[in-house]
Amino acid sequence: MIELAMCYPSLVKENVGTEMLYSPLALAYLASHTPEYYNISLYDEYVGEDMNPDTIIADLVAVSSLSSGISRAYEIGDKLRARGIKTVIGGAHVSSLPEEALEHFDTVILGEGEKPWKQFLEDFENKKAKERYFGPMDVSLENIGTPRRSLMHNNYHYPSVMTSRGCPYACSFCYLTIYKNRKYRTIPHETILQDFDSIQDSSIVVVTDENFIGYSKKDSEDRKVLLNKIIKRNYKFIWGCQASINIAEQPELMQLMYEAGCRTVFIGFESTDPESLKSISKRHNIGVNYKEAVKKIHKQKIAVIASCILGMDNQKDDYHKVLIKELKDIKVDFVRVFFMTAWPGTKLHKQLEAEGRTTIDWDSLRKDIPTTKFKHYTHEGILAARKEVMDAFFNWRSLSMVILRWLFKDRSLMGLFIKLSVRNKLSERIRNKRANYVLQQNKNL
Ligand code: B12
Ligand code: SF4
Repeated sequence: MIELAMCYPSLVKENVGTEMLYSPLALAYLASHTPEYYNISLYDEYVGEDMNPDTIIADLVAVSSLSSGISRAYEIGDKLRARGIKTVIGGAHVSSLPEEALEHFDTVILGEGEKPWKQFLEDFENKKAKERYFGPMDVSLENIGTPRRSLMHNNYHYPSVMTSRGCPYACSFCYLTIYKNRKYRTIPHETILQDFDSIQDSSIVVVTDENFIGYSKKDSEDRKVLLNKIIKRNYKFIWGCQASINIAEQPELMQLMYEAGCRTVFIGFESTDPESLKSISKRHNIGVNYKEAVKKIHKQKIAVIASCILGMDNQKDDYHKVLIKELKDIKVDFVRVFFMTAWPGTKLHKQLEAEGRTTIDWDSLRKDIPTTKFKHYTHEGILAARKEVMDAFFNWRSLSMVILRWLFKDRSLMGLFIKLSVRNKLSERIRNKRANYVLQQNKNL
């Protein structure tokens, strides 16, 4: 047996108990592509299951990386290397900064993990592991299989599932754009259903595809076939997914989604101002009448979670007030507001770096901490602005209006909204405290 330890490193514990936490899938997918003679243990530091790099006994340690918390990943790498234990790292952050990662790890795997992982393990067993491997984002998902859920921590509120991967769009802020050929690919229906079967006792499931509905007529037909199969299974859980705004133009698809248990779509509105959308290359949103679109989605009994970015260059320092007014008029059901954040490797990062407006304190790079020098907002000002938006939506009056909207349409949503709102209220407090703390510690951000 080869002892393999896997780890999601984190400096902060996510708001277990309050935040709308859903499980990561990366290492569970890699585990299912690992030969049986590996004995795998998974440490998930997001939810408090910490790895001790000073004492752990393993032949190989594999770490997944986001930008936030990367110094914890590097601390683990350094300590294990000093003890002579072989290390490998992959994921979003190191895919854009492999040189940095190689200062702390023996091997870095860039891009999509499953294919290069197999090759790496073979080389590792033959003591010939290279420094770098690359997994392109256009390989078929025919043999992707299901994630090994038995390894996943059960402290998450909702299980996440994937039915497709990839997005061909190129929004300037999105970390996905660090990869070339970001082809949209679907997972075989039977594999998806097998995965859904394994979580059928859950009450709520999060579909983490970049865009559940895909990008073409063919994709949409594939989704319809899949949805009909899901309907036949009659699962008792409800689910939410991410989708592009043009879902509003596909009533038949939405109807099937509803029948299959979908109750919410998370849509990247980003901004209500066309100039801002242009500046971040969110072309598919430009010219869309958000109010009409939301009306059409509501007609199919699906609620809308609008994700918005604060701090874009075109947004003046009273933009948040405009945003509140517009989102209320559009009648979104739930709001998520993030600060404009420049992930390394993106076009936005290059631009802001050239202008001296971003940070290299990767650990602070979270969408809920202001890390950019904004054109029209100070850091204190934008924190207060975000709070104003959140407070305008997460109060009993607004919640009552949303509940009234759904009372006679779909009652399953009411419980969900109450739960989400209470959790959100609690986690907002923690978020604000954390953001203020980081700003105080790091005045030069
Ligand atoms: C589920 C999820 C979460 C979960 C789990 C996090 C995780 N580690 O995956 C939770 C809720 C905890 C979470 C939290 C946050 N998240 Co999040 N999350 C996601 C989401 C929606 C899905 C991730 C997922 O499971 N994908 C499916 C798997 C199969 O794909 P994958 O993770 O990309 O992994 C593949 C490759 O990257 C690679 N790989 C990854 N790790 C490894 C390791 C090895 C050894 C190898 C070989 C390969 C490899 O192979 C994998 C399989 O192909 C993504 C968006 C998305 N659609 O990907 C955002 C995303 C990962 N999150 C992001 C962010 C910013 C956050 C937060 C900072 C949010 C915030 N508050 O601002 C926090 C960070 C928490 C922390 N402590 O640092 C960003 C990361 C950007 C970056 N460069 O860091 C993403 C990309 C969303 C975005 N565009 O903003 N998130
Ligand atoms: S549409 Fe979404 S996933 Fe695609 S590039 Fe834009 S932000 Fe990224």
